[in-house]
Amino acid sequence: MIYNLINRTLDLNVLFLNQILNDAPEPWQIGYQDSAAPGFTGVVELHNTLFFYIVIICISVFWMLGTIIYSHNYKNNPIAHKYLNHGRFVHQWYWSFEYSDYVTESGDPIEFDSYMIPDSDLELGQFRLLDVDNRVVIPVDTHIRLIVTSADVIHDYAVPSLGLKIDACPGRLNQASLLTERTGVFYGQCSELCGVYHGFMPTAIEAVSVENYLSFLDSL
Ligand SMILES: [Cu+2]
Repeated sequence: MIYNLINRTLDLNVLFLNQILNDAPEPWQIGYQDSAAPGFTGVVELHNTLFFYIVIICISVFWMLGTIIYSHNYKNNPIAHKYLNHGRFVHQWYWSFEYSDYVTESGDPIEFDSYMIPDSDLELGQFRLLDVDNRVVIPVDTHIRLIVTSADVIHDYAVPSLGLKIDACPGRLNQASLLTERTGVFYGQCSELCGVYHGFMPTAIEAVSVENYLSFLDSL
């Protein structure tokens, strides 16, 4: 008896199990036909090997997809839905300020983030696409040094009425000096195209008297 090692399984089936082999397509067939040549046996084995990993990968992906859909929908996670789903409050499109000359009473650095007020939260008198939740408060008639950088892509910190326009570059510190000659609120916008919310990261600088500036610092 000629014993073909490559088709050993096939031969055993034929010889001892009297199996009927599938050599033509059947209606609604999903699997392969039975191999009658070493080349096709290789194709079937490659398919079976890959399919094992494909099943594991599909289970992992659908498990992750399912848990994300389940736990991040509006009903199960209203806070994440409000602040995370549309990306505006996650990262990149806001200004963050540090007052590095001072620390709080507990020794923490003075720093805060400043976001644009969305249209839906605007109050009468506030400027659409310009007003922010936390203004930068600075003392009037005082020389101020600004050090500007970026954590992601290039932005540009610009406030026209203060003659301020300085690139914010990742990995780099840029310096500008600032002197305001009158009190007021001065509005500016990011002026380097930085991404989808480039038009929604304005800034507002509020110049106040030194007394008011000190009480602002106290309030932080
Ligand atoms: Cu920008």
